[in-house]
Amino acid sequence: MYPSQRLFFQSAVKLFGEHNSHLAATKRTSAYRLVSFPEQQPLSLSQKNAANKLFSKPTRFLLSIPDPKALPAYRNPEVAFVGRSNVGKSSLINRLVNNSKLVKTSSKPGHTRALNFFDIAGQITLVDMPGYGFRSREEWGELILEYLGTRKQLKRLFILVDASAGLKETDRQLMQMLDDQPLSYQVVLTKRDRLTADAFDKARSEIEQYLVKNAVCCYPQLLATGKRRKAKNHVDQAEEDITSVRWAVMAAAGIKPNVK
Ligand SMILES: Nc1nc2c(ncn2[C@@H]2O[C@H](COP(=O)(O)OP(=O)(O)OP(=O)(O)O)[C@@H](O)[C@H]2O)c(=O)[nH]1
Ligand SMILES: [Mg+2]
Repeated sequence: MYPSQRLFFQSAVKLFGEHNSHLAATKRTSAYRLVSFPEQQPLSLSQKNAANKLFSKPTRFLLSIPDPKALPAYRNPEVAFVGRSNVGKSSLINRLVNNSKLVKTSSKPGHTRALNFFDIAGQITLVDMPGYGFRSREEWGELILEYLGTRKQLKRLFILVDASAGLKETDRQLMQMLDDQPLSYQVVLTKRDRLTADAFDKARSEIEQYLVKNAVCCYPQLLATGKRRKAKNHVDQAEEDITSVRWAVMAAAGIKPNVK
């Protein structure tokens, strides 16, 4: 493991300084610099139905891998969920498939300790990963880096970021590593329900600005998730959000339903 990779997964990130200026990600330069992500068309009703339908089909746990030497040779396209410990990776998988018991979650960081593979409708493999940062372990870092460095089936990595905490140095280091590799990723903001609408918009905009300026292989759309809370306009924001994540996972896996 390279020193930068070791640092990335240090359990005691604080010791190495999330605020160490010499570790700050270098800024990328480009002749064609975006100022924001392109505006997204809202999903049509038939697109939403297609995404929700796929994720309502049978889901099953496939395998848990604590050791990078034993990665399984599945054929389906894969998407994986990564992020700091306790950010909500396992909860998001449960929300996607609408089954709170599929993956174990915990309020204690460092709960997921292996790569866990799940089959969705016989068409997509989802991968839940251990977290980095607080209470993480170096061997989990090795496991994740081995997976990211070798996995041909991996179509897109979803990086989860707690909207109320913002981007941390470890998130930036991961993105820089993926940009160098290169490997495609998309950012999902979690715990939206913990912020007011204004505070969430501010957090989203700050993260978007960082990604626009610095991230190379980042898919130019920020997704969001949060626990269910009725928004003022009576649209159930949490349901809209999770449907958008389902659609993004489908699209990343290359599944294109014939709908407009
Ligand atoms: N308020 C709120 N809490 C959430 C949300 N998503 C997850 N949580 C809570 O955050 C805690 C951690 O959730 P997990 O899904 O276990 O997080 P994880 O990223 O898998 O954590 P590790 O496996 O330890 O790395 C749990 O107490 C969840 O209930 C969310 O959208 N909103
Ligand atoms: Mg977990």
